[in-house]
Amino acid sequence: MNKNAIVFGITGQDGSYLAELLLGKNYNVIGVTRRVSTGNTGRIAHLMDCPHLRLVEGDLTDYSSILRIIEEYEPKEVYNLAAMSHVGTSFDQPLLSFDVTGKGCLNILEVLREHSSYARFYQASSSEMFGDALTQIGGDKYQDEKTLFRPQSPYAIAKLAAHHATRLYRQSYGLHASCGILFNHESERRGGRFVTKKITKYIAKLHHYLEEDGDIESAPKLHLGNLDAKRDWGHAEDYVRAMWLMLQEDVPDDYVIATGTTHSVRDFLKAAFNKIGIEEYMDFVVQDPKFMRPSEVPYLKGNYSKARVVLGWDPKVDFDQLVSRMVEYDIQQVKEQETAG
Ligand code: NAP
Ligand code: G4F
Repeated sequence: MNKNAIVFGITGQDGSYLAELLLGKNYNVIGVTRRVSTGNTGRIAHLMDCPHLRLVEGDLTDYSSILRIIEEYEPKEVYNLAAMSHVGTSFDQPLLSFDVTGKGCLNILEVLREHSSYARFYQASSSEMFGDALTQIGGDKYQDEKTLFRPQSPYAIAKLAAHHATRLYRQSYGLHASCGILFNHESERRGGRFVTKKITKYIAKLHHYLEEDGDIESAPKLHLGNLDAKRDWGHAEDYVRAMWLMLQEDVPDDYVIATGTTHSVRDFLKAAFNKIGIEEYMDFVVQDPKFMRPSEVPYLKGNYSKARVVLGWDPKVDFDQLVSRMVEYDIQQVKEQETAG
């Protein structure tokens, strides 16, 4: 019989890739969606006809909906990918961020402890929890499972609360609960307000504008915040594979998932503009205080040795391939929109 897996956050970037992976492995996937006034299922539209996918309504802040869903479907695996995942927004909405991203995880853990202690649980922890902390060995600076946490945003504080709650429920109640400490991962499906997608969508529109003989001087500008922050960027497809692998281990644990390389926002800009043959990318960029954060995470580079040794996991998509895929996809999207109308 197919195993039931519940995915909280199935409509998000990672949820859509994880659903594909699980359906490909013959799971019954129960995806939890929020009721919204307009559609939020665009990323999983291509999976809607799959007989092994079922969508149910629920909200991470609503214990009763989580209880009902877990009791009804008796899952073997539960993935919590739901969150208010935008770090910048968490400074404006700290309480909501904590309710969803922090307490929401505790709601699931409580249901599992009381009603479904055999289910395996995955929590989407984040490299944002490290904040400005790092481990330095010689000239190498990185974060791994032993690096301390010094969160720098309301989002990171909420994620850290959820991370510690998951560890505590594993240790205290014997739940099979694992945390993936995932570094930034992007994709063609990335939300439009994260910096990589903001850049690649802009470039696709600029490319079209220039192809239509638009005047370079009057081209609309790209407004960004801090260009010096460094991130370890991978592809979401690789990262959902790691989530699944964690739940296949007999012993639950926490793992850093990253590429082991780091690039600045400036590097990303340069690489992405290069894809459309533009070297002088700063001619198109305006640094706008509106996008600066009250507190910033300056440097992230993950050491994923533990995941490589224990899970046999390695990323397949490198930085350059990631940038190419995102730019090419967005250029194609603009073309299709133009053709359609
Ligand atoms: P995402 O695209 O923003 O997806 C977030 C998902 O959470 C969406 O399905 C969203 O539903 C859902 N959600 C938000 N509030 C909810 C609520 N109150 N109840 C139920 N569902 C709710 O994020 P992602 O990039 O896929 O990331 C997946 C998870 O990994 C998140 O927890 C994120 O914080 C974490 N993470 C991401 C990265 C990264 O670089 N992508 C790195 C480390 C950790 P709607 O579609 O209705 O908005
Ligand atoms: O793309 P970002 O918004 O991602 P951030 O803040 O690193 O968070 C992402 O990764 C975390 C893992 O480390 C996840 F947990 C989290 O859910 C999310 O997926 O910003 C990346 C960098 C930051 O330093 C930001 O200050 O880009 C800088 N940045 C510069 N201009 C900008 C902008 N970020 C955004 N979103 N928009 C800008 O205009």
